[in-house]
Amino acid sequence: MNDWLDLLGAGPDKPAGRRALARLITHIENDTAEGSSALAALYPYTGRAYRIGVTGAGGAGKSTLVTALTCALRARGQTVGIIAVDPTSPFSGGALLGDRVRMHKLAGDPGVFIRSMASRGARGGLARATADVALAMDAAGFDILIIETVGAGQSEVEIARTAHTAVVVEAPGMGDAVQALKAGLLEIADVLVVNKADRPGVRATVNALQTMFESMPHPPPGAPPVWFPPVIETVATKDDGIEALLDAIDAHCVYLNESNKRAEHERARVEADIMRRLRDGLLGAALDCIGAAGWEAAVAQVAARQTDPQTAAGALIAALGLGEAKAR
Ligand SMILES: Nc1nc2c(ncn2[C@@H]2O[C@H](COP(=O)(O)OP(=O)(O)O)[C@@H](O)[C@H]2O)c(=O)[nH]1
Ligand SMILES: [Mg+2]
Repeated sequence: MNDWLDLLGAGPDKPAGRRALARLITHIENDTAEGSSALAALYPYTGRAYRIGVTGAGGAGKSTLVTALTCALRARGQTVGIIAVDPTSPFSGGALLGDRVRMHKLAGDPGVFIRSMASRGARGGLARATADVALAMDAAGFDILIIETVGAGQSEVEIARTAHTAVVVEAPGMGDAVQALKAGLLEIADVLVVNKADRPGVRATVNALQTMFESMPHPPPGAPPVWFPPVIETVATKDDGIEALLDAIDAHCVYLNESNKRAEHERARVEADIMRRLRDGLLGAALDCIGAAGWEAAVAQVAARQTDPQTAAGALIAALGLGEAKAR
């Protein structure tokens, strides 16, 4: 079964390794048995890659920023795997000319692997597919994984949360309120970027964000250090501020390692991953057990007010024979 390991072992920057990775990702997206057993065999060889999540409103400049960041990481000699979960991403078309020129630079670079994923239609769910594609890229040996998601929708936010460093991208002039605040993204931000710093309104946006973080409770003296998300201004189209952004990501990585938070982080990620699979697996098994007819009967009874949803769900669970499980 470790054929896949041999294939990927060619290296992320070698044609054979890249072809194998592309095939494996297709298996993962289609949720095939081959994909599952390959991932199981590859799992011991994962855990090396550093994952950066980039999230924020559509049009904030995430894909442009990811491109600029990738160029800077490549200049440092690091290999980069990119997963773009964004229907409007230039990674899957729609780039303006300037972006396209740079994308082209990335596309011809053997140290970069880009995969766009549709936010809908991933078999077995987007969170599952994205987590597994990240594992495949990790096993293939990429140093850094960058995962771009639109910060709307629970699974997109969840995906960003599983990154070691979550970068939330904001742009000035997208309405009065800070978009990230509205979307509830500030809680997951390790680094905040105000991109399009060449646009009017950038000061107001930066000030609003800084004020917000300054008002966060500070730890008492002697308590372990707490990470306060820095606010970085960038002009992604001109590569301005990209080094500062990389420095902030590095600093967060150092903080995770030194505070032992990286191990905690890994545990939390693993826990969430197993829990999601358990939930999805149990639900699937339960629905198979109940069958279409049993389901229809329960829905019809509740719709006709012959019983209530909680009692109906309780009866379905009781029939599964799981012991004391209770409907919620
Ligand atoms: N003026 C300006 N435009 C930018 C900047 N960064 C990105 N853009 C443009 O904003 C548009 C959306 O960028 P894109 O990267 O696709 O945003 P995404 O939807 O967040 O991935 C594109 O036309 C970019 O060229 C910037 O720093 N300044
Ligand atoms: Mg994009």
